[in-house]
Amino acid sequence: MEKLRIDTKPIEGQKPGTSGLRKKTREFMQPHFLENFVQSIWNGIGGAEGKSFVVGGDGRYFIDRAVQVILRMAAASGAVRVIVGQGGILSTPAASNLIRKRATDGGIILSASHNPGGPDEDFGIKFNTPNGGPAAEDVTDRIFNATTTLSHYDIVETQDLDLSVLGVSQLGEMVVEIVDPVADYAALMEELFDFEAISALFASGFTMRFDAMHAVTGPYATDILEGRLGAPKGTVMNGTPLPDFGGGHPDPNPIWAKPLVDMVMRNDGPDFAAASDGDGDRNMILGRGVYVTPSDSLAVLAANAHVVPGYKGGLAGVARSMPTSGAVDRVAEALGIECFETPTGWKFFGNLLDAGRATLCGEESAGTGSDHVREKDGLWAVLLWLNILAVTGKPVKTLMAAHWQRFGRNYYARHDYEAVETDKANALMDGLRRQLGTLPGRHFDAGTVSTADEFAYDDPIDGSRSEGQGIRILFEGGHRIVFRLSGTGTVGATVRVYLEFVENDPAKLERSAEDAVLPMITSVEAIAQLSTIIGRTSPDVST
Ligand code: VG1
Ligand code: CO
Repeated sequence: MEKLRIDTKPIEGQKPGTSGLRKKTREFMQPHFLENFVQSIWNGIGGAEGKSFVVGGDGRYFIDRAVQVILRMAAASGAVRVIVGQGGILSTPAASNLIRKRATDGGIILSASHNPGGPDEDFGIKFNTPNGGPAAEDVTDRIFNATTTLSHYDIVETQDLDLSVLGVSQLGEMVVEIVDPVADYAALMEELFDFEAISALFASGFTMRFDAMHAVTGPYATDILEGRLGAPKGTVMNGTPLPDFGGGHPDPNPIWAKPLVDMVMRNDGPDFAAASDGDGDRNMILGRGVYVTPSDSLAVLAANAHVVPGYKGGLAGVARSMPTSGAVDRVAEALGIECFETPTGWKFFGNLLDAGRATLCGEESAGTGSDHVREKDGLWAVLLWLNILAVTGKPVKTLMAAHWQRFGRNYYARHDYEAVETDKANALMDGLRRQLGTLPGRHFDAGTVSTADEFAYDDPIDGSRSEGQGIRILFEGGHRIVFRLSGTGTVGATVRVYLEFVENDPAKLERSAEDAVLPMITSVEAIAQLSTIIGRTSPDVST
């Protein structure tokens, strides 16, 4: 087997965003592009020599090729072992679990998450550190710097490995271990949850649909829900991962999972429904006649987790990303535990989880997770819900109504404006920045502004500071508008506007969220002149 050193030069600096590097698949397929980035990962972490890694992805187009390249490059750089999910498949939380369980030096996850897949769609690559979590900002900065100074990469010349056969083989000096992608993850779920109680719930006639959206959670959900928990065949829909996810966006929200939402809203619909995204780290939760917003889901899980075996000792603390609603803050206050507000992206929860300061974490973008791994975890959230439903015996709708009666309700909506010209998106944010000092005390439909700032985060564990994390405008009464530019888009800029309306009046807890946030929408226009500046009158996606 011949080891080659290929001269290369940086294509341009490649800066990982909210969750790794995401690009059009064709950009990754250009000569040397993937190789350059993988070599930059090795260079950014001080080399691959003597190290072991986990590698896998969500099944999308080009992963099969990318895994072969990564294996050849790991071997050329002196890695001792790479653990690969069979067929190149590993969900993001399962990869996080394997990194931790097998104590590797990290892992490479191949996914563009909820973005569509295919030669003309999106691809992504992310490095996770030995704690199992996405690389923190210092490591991503080092990887980025490496992309700007690269002069060569190392790769061995060899035949493709057959990734479909479980077991151990050699690639030169390096061991390649192909593992069942589901087994270790399912074992972890059995440790955390009362599988007997959930099985009994299914045996009693409780009905559920899980939409895997032709993405990575298909095999996991089929094994766990239908296999181990005895849910009837057909509970899992779209359960076979496809390279193009069947042509859709594997994004578990009421837009992209509309058939599931329509089904559960009917009177004869299932008791419970859920969906996950491309790489299995997101979740959408529904009960018959009710959609649970991710922010509310985090709050309900925080309030009830103690009834589940894995969390029976209670929660050390909770954390939410800044744009996520304050629903969980009220629960934390009632429980007398710490509540942290972090920038968007799971990498900011890692230190809190490692330090034992937070047990549950969540984001408004359908991400929920705990200290069991260092990623958000879609199927875990579904099982936590199922376990809570099994113990309380209440329908989701009843549980939500009781939750709002006790804690009040944070009505919530997020408006996304996609593929906006970058200079217009920047002009919007700059305009807001300039106004921040003048806003407090001014009156809008949403009420009087109490504070307005640009969010910066000081990590309480390592003291690092992250600036420019979104503009937040807080109104009297706790209502809030947040403006942020996405860090995961692949075309132009995506402007996200997050709207939150706090309701404490017990008689007003059953309105539609669209109605409740209307004053926030008119206030957005009055404050930011959004439609004039970016030239759009309505969002592309509203969740
Ligand atoms: C989005 C979400 C963020 C999430 C990130 C990665 O980022 O808003 O909450 O952590 O995607 O999720 P952004 O920068 O586009 O707003 V996933 O499921 O794509 O790994
Ligand atoms: Co994802």
